[in-house]
Amino acid sequence: MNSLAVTDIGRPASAASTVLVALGGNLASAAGGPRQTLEAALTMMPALGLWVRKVAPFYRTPSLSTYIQDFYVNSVAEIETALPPKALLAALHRIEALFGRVRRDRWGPRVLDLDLLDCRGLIVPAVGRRGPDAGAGPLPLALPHPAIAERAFVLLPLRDVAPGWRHPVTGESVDALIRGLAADAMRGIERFGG
Ligand code: A4P
Ligand code: MG
Repeated sequence: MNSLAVTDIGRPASAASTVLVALGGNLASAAGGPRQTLEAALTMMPALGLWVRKVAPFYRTPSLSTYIQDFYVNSVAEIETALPPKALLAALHRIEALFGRVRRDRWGPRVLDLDLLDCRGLIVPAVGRRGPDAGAGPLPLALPHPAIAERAFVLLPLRDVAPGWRHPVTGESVDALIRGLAADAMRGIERFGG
């Protein structure tokens, strides 16, 4: 899997069918370090009915947590799938589990986090508390992922794979969201491969 440039595998999906998945991790798994884990997870996706169309470059990003954690590796993939959203999230959780993801703390260190950013523009409002103090228990599906607009480590690779993307709720372009990030949001973020 080439992670140094946007990898275009097959035809691009139309905006209405766009499914975007965020990948992240900062602990080693049986596959190796976080980069190897993310690449292995992408390789595994077709076996669960997720066809990977494009993969953004990988980024090295500082943790958002207030306590010290290793740097994360983050990316975004555009996929095509016939799965409905809940089954798709379940498939992502299955892949996380196969790499040994254990949910101890919300925002805690993890071998692999696969978040469903956007599923064909569907809107499912978030229910319940979110963020680092929300406990580690399961939360109902929310779409688009509620934290997209605040995160450089999501928005930068999202723009790499889907430069024309707009937030399904606000209609803002990914460029506008990046411009609206806090002044220090890019601090410490590096794209692998320059
Ligand atoms: N859930 C509901 N909707 C979704 C969705 N659209 N995508 C549920 C993914 N999950 C969704 O997720 C919490 C619950 O939300 C689950 O029950 C899931 O079914 P989780 O993956 O169990 O826990 P989490 O990832 O610790 O929490 P959360 O709130 O998803 O946090 P985030 O947004 O994933 O942030 N710093 C850097 N540099 N890079 C990172 O990748 N990630 C986080 C976690 C914090 N700091 C980071 C990074
Ligand atoms: Mg998550």
